[in-house]
Amino acid sequence: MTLPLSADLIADANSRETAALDEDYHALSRKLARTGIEIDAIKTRVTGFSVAVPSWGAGRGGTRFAKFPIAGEPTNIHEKLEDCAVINQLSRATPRVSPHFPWDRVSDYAGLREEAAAQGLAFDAVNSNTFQDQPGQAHSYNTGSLASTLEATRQQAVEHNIECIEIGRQLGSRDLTVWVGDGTNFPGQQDFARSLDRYLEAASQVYAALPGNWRMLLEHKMFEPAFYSTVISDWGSSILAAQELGPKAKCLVDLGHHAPNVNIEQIVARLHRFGKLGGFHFNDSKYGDDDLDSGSINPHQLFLVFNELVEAELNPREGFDPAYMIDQSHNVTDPIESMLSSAEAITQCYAKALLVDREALRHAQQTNDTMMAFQALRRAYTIDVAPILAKARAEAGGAIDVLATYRASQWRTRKAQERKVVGLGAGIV
Ligand SMILES: [Mn+2]
Repeated sequence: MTLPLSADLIADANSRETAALDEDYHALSRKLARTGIEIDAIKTRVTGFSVAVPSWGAGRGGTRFAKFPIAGEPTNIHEKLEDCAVINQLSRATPRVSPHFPWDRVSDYAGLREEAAAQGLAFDAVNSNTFQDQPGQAHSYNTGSLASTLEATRQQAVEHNIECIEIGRQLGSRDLTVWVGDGTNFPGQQDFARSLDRYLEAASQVYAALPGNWRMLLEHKMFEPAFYSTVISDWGSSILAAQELGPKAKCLVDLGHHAPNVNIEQIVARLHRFGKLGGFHFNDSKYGDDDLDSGSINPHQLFLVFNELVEAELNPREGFDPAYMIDQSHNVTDPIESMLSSAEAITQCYAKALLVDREALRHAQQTNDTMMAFQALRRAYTIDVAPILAKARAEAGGAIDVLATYRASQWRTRKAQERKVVGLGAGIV
């Protein structure tokens, strides 16, 4: 295996941080021991945690309105994989990449899988794209895709999804994530029931093509690009569609795809209750589907989501095995730095959720002691778990200070000399 950054560079940077980290880890271990928590056990769970990164997140395309490329930005899937390998080498928390088609199309997928493996990476859920037209495409998606009124368009969307499954098989994936932009901008534009019928009929053809161990993850989104209605608008539509399609269909929750202030942690608990929680897209938002860095706006919500996910781990239903993925992209930071920061924010919330005293929480809930129930969560949320994460990373060969080490590597400056200049153009959704 050839990792992109020099192991010596990471070891050097770590050597300057080790003494302080050991002190902090020790202090935290004593604090946790007083409440009966063994810090090494938490560290082991943290080491086992991982989240996939999106191939498109390696570029600066997130804004809907303009793209401001940076020098050294990746221009194709091979360069995106290199950047994802840097993120994983430093964080040791992102060993999988979620590809997107047709954006990441190549002629040799077995070769791409090997190329990724040689850099310590595997492939996660495959994402289909029927929300924009491609050059030379026979039928436009301007009438929608899986729910289009036009049969030929629906068929084309079905075939694209089946092609994504075939690509995913070659890449070693086992999930197909389906998000459609289908919806309306005017009352009366489409019939709510008939458009859902068309979606379900087309989606069932995709479902029928899933290999035995595969899952189809349905991603709901309440608005954008359609602003009056969308076909799979919310978790209700999503779980109904997933139940109609069958056991291999699950729901995927993207944190930014809900109305403001919606109780997403409760949605997580509900989906899990019915064995339909299949995946997660982590990001953050202030107003809507902003795709901001995970935990940058509302880290407490992220913690509460993880509190439910840890509950789900403890009480698994129907093989609880969610596909965790970062789904963020914007144009004001180096995407590698953003994903390093987000992977850390996500893992921190997981670690804090592991620290919740479940017995105390359950007892307080059972005896209707509201304040102590709330405090069981609050106590865990306010603990600084950074030393646990840093120790886990360092022991796995990653960096204690991921951002400082990344900057010291001068990766982007070096790539700016090797890579082609990225063009301007529209962003992505
Ligand atoms: Mn998403």
